[in-house]
Amino acid sequence: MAEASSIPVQKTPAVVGTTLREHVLHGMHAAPGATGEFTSLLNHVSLAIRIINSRVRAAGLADLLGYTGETNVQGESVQKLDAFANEVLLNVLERSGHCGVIGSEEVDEAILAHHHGKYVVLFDPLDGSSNIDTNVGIGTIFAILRRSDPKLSRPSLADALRPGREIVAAGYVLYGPSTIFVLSTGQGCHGFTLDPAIGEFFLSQPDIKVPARGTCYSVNEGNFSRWTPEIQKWARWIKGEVPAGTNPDGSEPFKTPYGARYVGSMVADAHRTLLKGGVFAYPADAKSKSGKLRLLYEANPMAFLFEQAGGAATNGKERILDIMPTELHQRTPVILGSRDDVAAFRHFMSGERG
Ligand code: FDP
Repeated sequence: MAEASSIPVQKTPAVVGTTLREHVLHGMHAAPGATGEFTSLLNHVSLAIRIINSRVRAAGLADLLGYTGETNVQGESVQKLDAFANEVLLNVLERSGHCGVIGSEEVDEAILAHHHGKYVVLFDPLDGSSNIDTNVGIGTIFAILRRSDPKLSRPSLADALRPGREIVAAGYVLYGPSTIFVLSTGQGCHGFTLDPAIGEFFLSQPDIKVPARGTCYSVNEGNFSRWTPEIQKWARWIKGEVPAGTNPDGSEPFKTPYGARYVGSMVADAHRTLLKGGVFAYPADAKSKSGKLRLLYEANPMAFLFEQAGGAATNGKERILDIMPTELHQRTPVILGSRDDVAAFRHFMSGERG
């Protein structure tokens, strides 16, 4: 019989892990000269998210499904939950006092908030709206930028029209089977899960790394006939209709066909791609000539997170984070995911493969 002393001692797992609040505070303490405003802003974002989450969870009960009867700036019918999420974020961010400029996918013009507000927050309050009524995962996406001169200049649209490489923090929340908040403040990409009983986000996926290559592709293939020949060639390749080959950079041969996964909510498709690898694409097509997704509210924050996790994001020609925006509601093609899989798409676009 084994002696008592030889029985390995099981370490009791910590009952309470790192909260989102602690994680953000830790970042603040590591930043010399931090005033606490950024921490406070992120806490306000987290509060808004928890309020939205509570309504999303009860949507079928609280007469929050269906349409408001209005149309947004994109010409799309506004869902009640969209409108609710938008109002919550606007109210909470304005009350925080930290925002010089706020931009929402649901609001026509940039909101010029506090004169000396240091930050610009751009968000899509409820992404994947067409999935709301069917209980499929939906989300919130946001990006935070720092105004260049909050003491001297008044807030203006120009504060929001900055390339994504200037983002100081970005995140998304997936209201799925559980509520997951993925955040980056420029030091890696971290996932937090909401404990609904406590109302706190706890660190559940520290330092997420997107695999260098995946096995799935995610695209609305119903648009195939509207795509350019280059995109059609890429789609045929990823489905294994032509030899898999390698990227021109001489990386390992690909193993096609890839599996298809498409939810139709960017947050859900991007989240799976972030964790499992592969590629998510919403390219331009004959109907949506500049693509469908919005640069400032969807593409930039996601591109920031994917790059922080070691992945990549392109519009097919250019790195998403290098695009200089000219309009608040600008659209862009988006291809993001594993480094090699995004590179393969680019090689098809440039004609290096095909
Ligand atoms: P939705 O129209 O449902 O709001 O940005 C909008 C978005 O969803 C993305 O979340 C999603 O990836 C994409 O559009 C889905 O578009 P398709 O229906 O054209 O595939």
